[in-house]
Amino acid sequence: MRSFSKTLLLFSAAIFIVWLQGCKPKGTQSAVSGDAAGKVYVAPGKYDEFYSFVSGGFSGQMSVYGIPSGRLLRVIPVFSVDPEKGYGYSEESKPMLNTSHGFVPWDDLHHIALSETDGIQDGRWVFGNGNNTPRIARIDLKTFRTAEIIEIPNSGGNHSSPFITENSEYVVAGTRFSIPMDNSNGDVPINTYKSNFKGTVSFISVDKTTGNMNIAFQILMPGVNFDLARAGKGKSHGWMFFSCYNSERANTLLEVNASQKDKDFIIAVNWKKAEEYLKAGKGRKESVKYAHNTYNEKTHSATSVIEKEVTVLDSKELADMVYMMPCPKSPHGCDTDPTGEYIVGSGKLAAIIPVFSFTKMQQAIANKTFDGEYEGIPVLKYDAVLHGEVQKPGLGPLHTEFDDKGFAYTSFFVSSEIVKWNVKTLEVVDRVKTYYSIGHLSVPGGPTKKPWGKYVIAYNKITKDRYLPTGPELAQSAQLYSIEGDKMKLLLDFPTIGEPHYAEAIPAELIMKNSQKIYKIEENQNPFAALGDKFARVERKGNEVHVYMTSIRSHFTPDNIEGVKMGDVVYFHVTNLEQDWDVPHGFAVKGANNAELLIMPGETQTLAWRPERVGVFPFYCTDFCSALHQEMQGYIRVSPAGSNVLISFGTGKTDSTTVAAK
Ligand code: RUQ
Ligand code: CUA
Repeated sequence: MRSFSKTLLLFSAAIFIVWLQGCKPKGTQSAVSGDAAGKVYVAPGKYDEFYSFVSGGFSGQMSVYGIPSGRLLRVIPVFSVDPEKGYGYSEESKPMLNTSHGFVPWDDLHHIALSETDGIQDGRWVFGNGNNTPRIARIDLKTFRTAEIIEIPNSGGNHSSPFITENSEYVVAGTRFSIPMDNSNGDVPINTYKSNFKGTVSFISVDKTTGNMNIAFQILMPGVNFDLARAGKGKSHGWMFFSCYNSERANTLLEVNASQKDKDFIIAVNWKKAEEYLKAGKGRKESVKYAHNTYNEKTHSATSVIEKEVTVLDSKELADMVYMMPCPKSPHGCDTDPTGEYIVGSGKLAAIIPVFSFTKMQQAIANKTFDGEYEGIPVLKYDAVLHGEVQKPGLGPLHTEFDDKGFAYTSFFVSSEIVKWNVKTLEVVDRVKTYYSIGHLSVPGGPTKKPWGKYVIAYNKITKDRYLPTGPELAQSAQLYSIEGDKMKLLLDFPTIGEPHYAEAIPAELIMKNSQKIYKIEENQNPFAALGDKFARVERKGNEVHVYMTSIRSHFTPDNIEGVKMGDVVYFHVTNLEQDWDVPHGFAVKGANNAELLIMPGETQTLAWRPERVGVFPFYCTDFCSALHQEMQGYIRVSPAGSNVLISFGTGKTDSTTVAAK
């Protein structure tokens, strides 16, 4: 009896617990140990230790997080218009999104590359790739603004991009899709893939002082799919390694047809050799068309130039420049360790992780230890270049990063885990689950000669039950793990913008010391600037009405404007006269079918507005700038086309005294 009631008691207690858990919003089990919260807690008013630059995937943007807190600090508009900041909406920024296909206000940004000096992150620029309409962007880390975008010709699906060399000599761009070259007749049957489709890898030079990009040369390659890349470093500096799949060169149902062979390739490119060929005039000039867009800091305006030519080096014709290393099977990641000796291939369908040795590769090249040719390029013997294989690592390896203690961390999409292994001994030493299906991972400084270590961050593809549901699409997810001890420890989940692919983290002090606070008003060279209230005015030029407007807490000059007629285009050129950090003013006008302007202190930006009806239209400041922000407003009157209302404008004047323009 007694034991019966005891059993009953236990039983009902168990039900009670189940019921309790059932009542809570259901998260997954977190696998977090007790001190995790303290490790990621950054107290109010304190700064994070690292900035992490995270690709926005199909949002086309880049986002910036503080690590370890996982706090979102900024979304930087890169390839997509951003109404929040007026990017792609202001007349000044529109040329940034120009391409040879015209204005393309969206892209798919996968990979991040922070600039380096001597193989160490220097905090000057961050680069991102546009996959869909092949482009590379450079963001200036003084201003966290996109400073330059260059389109890549002879390319389709700019995935293998923008990986950087150890002194930022180049960022590279390998084409994911092989395609008929731009200067050929592109109108060919798709099933002539093997004869008509080619690949290219592009080397885009980065100016040491200004960061300006130029396509130094392209290398013509066999028609495979380029996936990812990493530069050599230290002893392997001067080489770039590209992973590729579809060595079958299939043009349909790739999931089957590009998975036939046991091995695809890592393609090793000796770019120092390519430079020699270039100097010796071995390049072919080819006519192409691509946009090169730059943002001028002084005029706060972008310009877009269409370039017409590129120099191509042919991998078939020029010896000793390109070699193929067989790599099992459909490799994604291709990563070089901090010493530059080891090259890790991550075959999505491979059961092992091959680690290649740069020294052995050099010997194999010297001794011509070849295994035939692939499309005229020597294939090195697998065994001759292999340092060894990591056995039974997991399923679906994608990408590898390194710490400062000789360990590698590989992400496994299929088995949903991070596996830590010793780079020299190839021995697996730890594994942790990710929630769920990790893509890339990132260790601060992980792709450089000097990893900062401390954390590994997983960028996951599937979120499922990690957060409160938000309809059919769930928050995208990153997870932060400590790698300070022998065992990895999950510390934190945090949501990300768009789909996170790759990310790079960097110590905060390398960036914050350079952060720009304002644009100096005396350096404002925007041709439409009004550098003081007394220059504010309204001018008619045919059917264009130019409003040279100033904004300062808390009014616009002018704030009453009349004399606009139907059929006019009104250009609001707004100069923010503030010279204080973090005092942007916004500008929006009723009915404008674009977006706001968000104007930084000392900057001028322009909104074009085509009124579509007669009336009086309010405009206002969109950014809460002072206690009287809500008073920061004005009116513009639009009269019928034939009206004789003259242009007049003013601020703080009664109707009868508004200034009439000549
Ligand atoms: S890939 S796992 Cu495009 Cu680098 Cu995302
Ligand atoms: Cu200016 Cu609100």
